Amino acid sequence: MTDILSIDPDSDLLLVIDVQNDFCPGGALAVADGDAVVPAIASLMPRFAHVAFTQDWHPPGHRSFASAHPGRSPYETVPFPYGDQTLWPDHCVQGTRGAAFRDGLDVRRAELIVRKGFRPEIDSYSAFFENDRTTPTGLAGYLRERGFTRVVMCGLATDFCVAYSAVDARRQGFEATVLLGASRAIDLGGSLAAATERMREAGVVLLGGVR
Ligand code: VGL
Ligand code: ZN
Repeated sequence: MTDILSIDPDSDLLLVIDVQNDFCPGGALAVADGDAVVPAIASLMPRFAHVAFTQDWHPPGHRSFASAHPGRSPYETVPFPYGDQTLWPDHCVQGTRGAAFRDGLDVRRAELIVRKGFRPEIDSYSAFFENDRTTPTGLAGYLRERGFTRVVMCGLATDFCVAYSAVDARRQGFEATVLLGASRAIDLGGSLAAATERMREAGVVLLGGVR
């Protein structure tokens, strides 16, 4: 499937989500085929005038880590004050190699790097809001001040950080496009189908391979 992506250099921002070692093969929370997004993103970047990145950035012992809950295992769901939270293997710990951007991802043109998940008690999938759904990262204000009206997203993982970011972009009044060919999913218990449905309902434009 090849879709046509037309880009407005002034009002479109490419947002590359969580392309970090821990989400790639060999990493702590590896997404199958995750590193395949790196060459796809490399060919997309020159088409955009403006590029930003997100970086999952947890302190050691973060509450989303199963290791912080004795007797619990990764991928179990537990109640948190803000709702159900999936527990993850320790990943993207601040300053570690796992938290670093994947080799080959050219971040030199990053106009902004949004770090998220740094509050010890709150996880953050979305580039806009923490998982309590109320604590903002500041991204919406940044986009508005700079006059961007559409966020074009890709990266890892389609069904978590990419989907939450895309739905929140719509909620904040931006157009949102997700490039599925430059994204890969964790797909935990049907999470990819559910995320795809939520994105469609929110009015996110989903594109496959693009030219
Ligand atoms: C993510 C789980 C935990 C993601 C981040 O980037 O999709 N998933 N932290
Ligand atoms: Zn995380």
